[in-house]
Amino acid sequence: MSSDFFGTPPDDPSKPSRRRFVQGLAATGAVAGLGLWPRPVWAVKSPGHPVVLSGTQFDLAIGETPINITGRTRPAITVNGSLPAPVLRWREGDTVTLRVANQLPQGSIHGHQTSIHWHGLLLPANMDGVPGISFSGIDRGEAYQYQFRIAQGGTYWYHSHSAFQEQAGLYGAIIIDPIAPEPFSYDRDYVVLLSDWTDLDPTALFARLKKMSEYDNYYKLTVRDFLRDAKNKGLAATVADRRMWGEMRMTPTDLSDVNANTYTYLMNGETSLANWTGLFRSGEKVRLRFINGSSMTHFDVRIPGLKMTVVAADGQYVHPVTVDEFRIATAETFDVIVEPSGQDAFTIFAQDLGRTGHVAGTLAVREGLRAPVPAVDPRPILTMDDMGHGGMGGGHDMAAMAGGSTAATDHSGHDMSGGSMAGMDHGAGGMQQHPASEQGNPLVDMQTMMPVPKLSDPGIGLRDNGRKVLAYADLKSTFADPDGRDPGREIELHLTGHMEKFAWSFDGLKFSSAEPLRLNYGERMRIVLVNDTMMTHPIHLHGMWSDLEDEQGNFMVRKHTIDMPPGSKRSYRVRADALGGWAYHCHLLYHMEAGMMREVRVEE
Ligand SMILES: [Cu+2]
Repeated sequence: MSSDFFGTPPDDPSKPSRRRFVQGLAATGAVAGLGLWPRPVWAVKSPGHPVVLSGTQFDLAIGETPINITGRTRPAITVNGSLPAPVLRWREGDTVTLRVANQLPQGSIHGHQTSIHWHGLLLPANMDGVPGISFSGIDRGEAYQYQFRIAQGGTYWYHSHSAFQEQAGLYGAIIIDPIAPEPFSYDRDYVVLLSDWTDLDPTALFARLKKMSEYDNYYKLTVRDFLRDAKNKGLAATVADRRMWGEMRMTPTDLSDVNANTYTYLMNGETSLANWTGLFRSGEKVRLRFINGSSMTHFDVRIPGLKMTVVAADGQYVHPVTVDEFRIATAETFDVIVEPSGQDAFTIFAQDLGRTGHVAGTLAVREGLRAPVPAVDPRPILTMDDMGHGGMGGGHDMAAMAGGSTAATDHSGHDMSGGSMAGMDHGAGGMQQHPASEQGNPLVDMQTMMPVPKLSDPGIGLRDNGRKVLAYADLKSTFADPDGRDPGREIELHLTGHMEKFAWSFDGLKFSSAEPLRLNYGERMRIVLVNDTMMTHPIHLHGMWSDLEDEQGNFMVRKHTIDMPPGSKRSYRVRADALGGWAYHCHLLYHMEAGMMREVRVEE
């Protein structure tokens, strides 16, 4: 078959050195042909299916393993020699003990210290695995014993919280079998762990982002061009220059800092060519546990020919909702049930938000089959709304750009009628206020003036595509607000940044210069996030749930990671029931490293 069999490569042939088809079969470490515990039928698997470790006692050795994803051998970080790290299968109510040994070699490019964070799990602060907040990290040659009781069921994951080790391979799935029966049934169960791989030393990639933030987007007229023009000529003049936003030809490529120009996308550690395959028999119900374990990539996922019924989000049950497609932000998980029949093979297709690449795997009745792989969707033209400018031209204030001058505020392009604000009855009312720390701040290049929740919006590039696409508004927990109290207080935090400087922060203050956020032990409080940037940021609070609210401030769905599109304002409730220090950050790895992070301290 033609190259379309593997999907169409990105549409710009002028891009140098783009590998059209990744090489090699991703021999991902010492991977045995094991199936998911405990059903022996799953033992029939291709190489590359994740190792599954179950029980209550675990020895995990973090080391460096040469790995060949693209045709070049590179040093990956592995757990027990495996990339992704082994699937850990636990039972709710058990106490697990994990001895994590640092076996990184002398002189490793990935550093001398390591850590594991158990993403989305409720546990004591000193078990959370964030160096500098939870504990002091694990030095080379040493080990740390994690021990905690499993207080929840569902699909989660774990990853390093040290330097850029997550990018280099230190991520794996966690499956927790719940005590109570699940509210749905299925015959087979697969983890589908998506990630992004680069041959680059991640430290060098970060340095490149700091120096040339638009590196992966240089070939298009971009948001950054627009920002430069707006800075030099003023917003009104720039908009007038280009007459219509529709003619600006900006693409969402620019809304992801790193894309397939740099990354090879993986499914369970496999490239598209290696074709990770999950087997089914016609008529069976198959549970797919999607986990976005990438460092920097939002994936849009679909299985042409199959409806997917979403039954859990971030490990927690939701009322089943049937969709054709969903966007999964970095660190989110979605459990879906599919019922394949009528074909021998179906493609699991995950393209990046920027529409620069994809990874595909297969559900099939036997090994070695493939179904057609769709081309990556065309890049949609960005609207003002996509960029957080609000439906009627309100939205972002360019005046705080680059120079940090607030005196030069240009409101001429703004319509403050606020039509799109209808329904947001708390934390907003008219023009958005901004924290004083953003004013005149050289690390803040813009501010949103009319942010909206956008809960019903499937997102950039997913609207009106003829498919039913999951939106946050579709996610409803199967339980009522587990706390029940109204929030006693509210904290508003702004997601801020400067695209050209690759500076990212909360309220214009980088982690290194910010005070911890203090919560009172036992309180029920509300966090309101306002995204002042043009990027999408998945925000993760450690140690406590983030109970997302609807536009009216009612409890909607329990999550551990809240995705924040450009120009959005979303609120969630937090019960401060976990004493100690907790990380709170954007889960895009390089945004976190650049400073979009805070410590949250829960104190008596
Ligand atoms: Cu971010």
